[in-house]
Amino acid sequence: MSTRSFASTCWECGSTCGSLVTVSDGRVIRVGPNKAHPHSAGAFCAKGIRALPQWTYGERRLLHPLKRIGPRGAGQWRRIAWDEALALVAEGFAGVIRRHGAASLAGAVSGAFFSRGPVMALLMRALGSPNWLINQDLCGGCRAVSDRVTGLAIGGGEDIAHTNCALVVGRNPYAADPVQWRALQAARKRGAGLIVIDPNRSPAAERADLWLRPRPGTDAAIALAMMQVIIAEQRHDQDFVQRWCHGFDALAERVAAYTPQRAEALSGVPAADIVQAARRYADGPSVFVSGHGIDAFSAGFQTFRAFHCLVAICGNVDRAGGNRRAKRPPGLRTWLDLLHDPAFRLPLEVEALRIGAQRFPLWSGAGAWQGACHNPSVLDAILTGEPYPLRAMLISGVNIVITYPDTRRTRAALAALDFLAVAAHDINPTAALADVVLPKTTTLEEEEVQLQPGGPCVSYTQPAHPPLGEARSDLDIASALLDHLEPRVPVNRALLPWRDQRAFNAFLLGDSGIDLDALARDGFARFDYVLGNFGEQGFATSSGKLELWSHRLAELGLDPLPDFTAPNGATSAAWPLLLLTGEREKNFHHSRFRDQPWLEQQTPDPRLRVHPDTAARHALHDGEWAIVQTAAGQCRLKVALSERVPADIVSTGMGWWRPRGEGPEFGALDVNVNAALSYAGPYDPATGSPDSRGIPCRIAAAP
Ligand SMILES: Nc1nc2c(c(=O)[nH]1)N[C@H]1C(S)=C(S)[C@@H](COP(=O)(O)OP(=O)(O)OC[C@H]3O[C@@H](n4cnc5c(=O)[nH]c(N)nc54)[C@H](O)[C@@H]3O)O[C@H]1N2
Ligand SMILES: Nc1nc2c(c(=O)[nH]1)N[C@H]1C(S)=C(S)[C@@H](COP(=O)(O)OP(=O)(O)OC[C@H]3O[C@@H](n4cnc5c(=O)[nH]c(N)nc54)[C@H](O)[C@@H]3O)O[C@H]1N2
Ligand code: SF4
Ligand SMILES: [Mo]
Repeated sequence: MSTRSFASTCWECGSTCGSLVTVSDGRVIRVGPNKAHPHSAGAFCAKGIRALPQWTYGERRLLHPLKRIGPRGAGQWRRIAWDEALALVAEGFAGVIRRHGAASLAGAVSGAFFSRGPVMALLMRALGSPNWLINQDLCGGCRAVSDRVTGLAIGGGEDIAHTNCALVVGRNPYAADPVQWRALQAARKRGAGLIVIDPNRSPAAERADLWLRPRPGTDAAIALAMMQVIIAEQRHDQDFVQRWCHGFDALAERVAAYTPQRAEALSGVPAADIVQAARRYADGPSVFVSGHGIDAFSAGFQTFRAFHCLVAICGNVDRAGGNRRAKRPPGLRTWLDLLHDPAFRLPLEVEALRIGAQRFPLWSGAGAWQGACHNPSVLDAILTGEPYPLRAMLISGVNIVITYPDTRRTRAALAALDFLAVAAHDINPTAALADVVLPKTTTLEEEEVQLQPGGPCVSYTQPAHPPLGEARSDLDIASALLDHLEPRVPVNRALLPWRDQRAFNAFLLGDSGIDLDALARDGFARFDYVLGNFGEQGFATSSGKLELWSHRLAELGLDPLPDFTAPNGATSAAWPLLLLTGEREKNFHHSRFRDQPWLEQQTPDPRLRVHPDTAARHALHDGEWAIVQTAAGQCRLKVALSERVPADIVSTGMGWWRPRGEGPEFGALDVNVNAALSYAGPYDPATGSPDSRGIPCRIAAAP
């Protein structure tokens, strides 16, 4: 028996914890935390320990390419060889490109947080298409675009370890991020303050010394009023503002109208608590820890602008205990860099064709954050042919039938395509609609190199063994696909030149001086950095300062200052409750792992948190199935009585389907909350995000 252990990084979720992996006879027998890792310092979770190996070795794992032999969605497949699969996909794509042009092809992936993101974008570009879809209109996009427009670059740089006060807004680190959760607990222990803004009594709220409980979608009013108090009491960092911020006077004028009393009327949070939060936050260094609870809704961008301006005027930028700007070793490239590198861009006139570029330039235009499509507009293009036909897709590492709002419409759009290829680990409700399914590697079989602003360090994920069966990584699939497309249609190979992940990773490391062998030995590489080096590492805005008043927004005709927009959803007699979605569960990752026996036992059904008084009014009992109905649709969830939610709010997770249920839906129209949601807008004017929270609904016992 041969056994070896090595340091790696779990990249099953965004926490990217340092791991120690033991492999015996070609199989992973143990995964655990690596205490030496600079970012995670020993934090870890059951998904990394248990779910990931089961996902790799489970009986539902797809290990060979499949071709549809019956009608689409009928679940009739034939196993085929890779060559045949690639030829079929190449012919499907080439046919569509010949008939409708390259832009009629789109790729969908979760985002540029993993290497499969840029690989997908560059594959599409190599074929001449500017169209690729990412999740971030539903996830973190409002935060990222605001961060970029403001010039902060603080994503992932929360220095909780040295803070005097943590401001946690719309974030549930208990379930979503063990690294943050441990750091927050340690900070509390040594006496740091904790302010939590959350309509739910989350585990963080329970431990806070100040918990603000806003009505969903009203957080911007709180941030604006905190700034009003701080500026009126001259608690802001005047030196920092004078040297490094642009537009302070205009901001001061804007926030003057947002007194704590007005914010109380808008958000439901007592004015006195807002004043207290403002004073505590200003007594820094303070760190802003934000989450999905204030992102992914139709005023998410401006909400983040308000909090980001608060961070800036208090000087909590790039100082110990504040929000550190992303640091990197010189010469290193990130995945996001690849998307913006002129060497890998399409001509501007082709980028202008990207679906969404005209309406949401900060999201889909040239030079936008990730430069991805506006997803709901892509689904429209498939179904209506406007602004032009979109006829074929490659989908990888994303289960959009479950995770995009409006399940019926997503399914209808996929079913209407001329050709659909899906790369996946199993037959999920998205893969079920494909013409060809390609078997993918799991993160135990992949090599990744990534910058971790939190460490800060460069982390390495080491493949534990070669892919099982005939599974291939995204880069291998993309590269082989280009080989098959080259004889059929014009291909610009220079836009995706790497033949394997090693070459790709070596390119990312560039001349940073970090070498792959050293990374493979330790699992990470630290690098030197300096805090507060504003003179040397400037702010990427047109004024070269942090823009409280944004030139870019003004140019685009958007409000250059942060402001409050009233939420769209309001309760009424017909829709007496507000629905929150997306509550994270510790052991699930979105729609993954739903077929694992230990999880089926532990969490067999999707949960709807209902306040006991609300349940009593509806004659609903704990453990009963309820129908949740909105103006857009409905789904079925199991009632869990909970005093964490207010009486006028019900709250659920996301990602539910039934792997052992009947295909091709596998429960997608039944237990999946996105069957009850709309993707038709209103949209955030900057990011195109829809409301995935605060949606008027009603509940009733399921028949
Ligand atoms: N175990 C596990 N971990 C995960 C994931 C997973 O699926 N499983 N997914 C990962 C991903 S991709 C993401 S995006 C993150 C998401 O994780 P988080 O960023 O923590 O986001 P959520 O859990 O959606 O919501 C966080 C909190 O926001 C609150 N909230 C809801 N509406 C509002 C509001 O209007 N205002 C305020 N202030 N708060 C509100 C909710 O009550 C909740 O407590 O988790 C990541 N981590
Ligand atoms: N209503 C509502 N909808 C939401 C949300 C919400 O809060 N409410 N949250 C949104 C958010 S924040 C997000 S991030 C999205 C998530 O949406 P998705 O990204 O679609 O969710 P997952 O289930 O994580 O991923 C789906 C597929 O990715 C593949 N996969 C898993 N791991 C890997 C890997 O390591 N490599 C590759 N190549 N593929 C892999 C698997 O085949 C899996 O089936 O959902 C969004 N949708
Ligand atoms: S939180 Fe869990 S799943 Fe996410 S990276 Fe860490 S160990 Fe992996
Ligand atoms: Mo997300």
